[in-house]
Amino acid sequence: MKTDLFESPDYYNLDELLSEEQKLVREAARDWVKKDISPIIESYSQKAEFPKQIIKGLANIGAFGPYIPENYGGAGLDQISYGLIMQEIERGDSGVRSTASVQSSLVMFPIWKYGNEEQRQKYLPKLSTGEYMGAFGLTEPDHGSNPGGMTSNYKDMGDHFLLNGAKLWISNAPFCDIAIVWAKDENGRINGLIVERGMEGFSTPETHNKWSLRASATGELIFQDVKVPKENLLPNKSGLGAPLGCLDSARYGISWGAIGAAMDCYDTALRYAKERIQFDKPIAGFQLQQKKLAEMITEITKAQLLAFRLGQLKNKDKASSAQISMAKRNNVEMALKIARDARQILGGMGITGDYSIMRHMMNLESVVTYEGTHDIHLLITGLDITGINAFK
Ligand code: TGC
Ligand code: FAD
Repeated sequence: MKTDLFESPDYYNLDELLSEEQKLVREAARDWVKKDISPIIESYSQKAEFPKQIIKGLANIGAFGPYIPENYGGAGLDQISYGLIMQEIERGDSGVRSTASVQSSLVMFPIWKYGNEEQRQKYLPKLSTGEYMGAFGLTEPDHGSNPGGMTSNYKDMGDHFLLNGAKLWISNAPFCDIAIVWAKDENGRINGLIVERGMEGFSTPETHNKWSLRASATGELIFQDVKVPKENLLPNKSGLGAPLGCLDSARYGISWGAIGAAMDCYDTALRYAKERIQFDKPIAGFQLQQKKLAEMITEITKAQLLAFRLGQLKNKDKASSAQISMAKRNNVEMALKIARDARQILGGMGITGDYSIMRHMMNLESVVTYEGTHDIHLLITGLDITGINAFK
């Protein structure tokens, strides 16, 4: 079994800006990733299987509901701690971070923010321990970037709702116990419903043949005349803004997570470049390789500053959706570019599973697409700065 030699880069002494609690939270997540993720993740990714045994560990490091109040089972941490946990988990694997992002920001968050007290008490404590695992159904086969066009719908049948429709590309779907499902009522208004495994007519087939996020389970959510109890409607927010509000929280986490993947690629490439001898000297001594490494640490440092400042704004509840969108787009693209350059530094070895880089690179192709594609986020910034909507 290979030892995880990761050393975290901190070129601008950002640790000086972190509180003791934030550093402790990060160390706990980092230690857990070294111990429980790095040794197994390559083989689970190769066999395209989600390692279910890690659920307990994710719960233990506070990855399920880091910022959800403790009285609901959350960790009650601040937003920078949440970001640091996502960074460390994605340093291990984007798919593992996906599982945590969905559970925290796309399942626990809407129940906490849009649910009633009964729903919070019923679901949040079990979600925080991993006893329940959740999924978030927004995307449909014909509505990805444009979720407002969704056709999933429910009818009021008096004593229950009747749900029909289908969701595609849903993380955690194959094993979820509950799903937050966004569907239109008879007036075409989008609402969130809590759908539970076991409800008749609800199925979750797995999506196979992925070359990306292979250690994360992805699937469909299919609803054929599913009777959903009326008390499972999230009562406190409706409209497209409700799911998009959840995405703000998850996109923020991804902006930190991507830094983790980038750090791992950089650290691996730097170590390899110092050890690999060609033409009688370490390849780290060639200018072209130094250029790649110098640009990597520069971009990681800029991304760290962006995420840290965004975290400060989030802690004050002052981060706009457009600011979050910019950080998600920038940091994921940064990580993807670093993964590609790092892969080249390793030459042929870079394509093997002996190193994490190729897995990160393939994973990041999903991360740059989900939670809003790179282009959609460019348009969000474009709209924000010009006031002109270029989506339609
Ligand atoms: P638009 O007309 O602009 O807005 C509709 C309503 O929503 C409000 N709103 C927001 N509210 C909260 N947070 C945000 N970020 C918001 N953005 C918009 C807006 O104010 C409006 O409210 P109201 O009250 O006036 O109705 O909507 P649009 O139809 O033009 O679409 C806008 C667009 C394209 C930006 C949006 O739909 C979008 O972000 N598309 C990308 C779709 C996406 O990100 N899907 C993600 C699916 S989940 C996922 O990928 C999980 S992966 C998880 C993992 O494994 O980690
Ligand atoms: P499309 O919307 O069809 O876009 C195709 C291309 O067209 C993109 O390049 C896009 O940028 C471009 N495009 C679209 N509209 C415009 C426009 N107006 N202007 C310019 N260009 C445009 N969804 C969930 O709901 N829950 C999940 O848990 C979830 N997990 C996922 C896990 C994985 C592994 C993946 C790959 C996806 C997941 N998704 C999930 C879905 C994800 O959010 C969508 O794939 C994403 O929003 C893009 O939608 P799409 O794939 O339908 O692409």
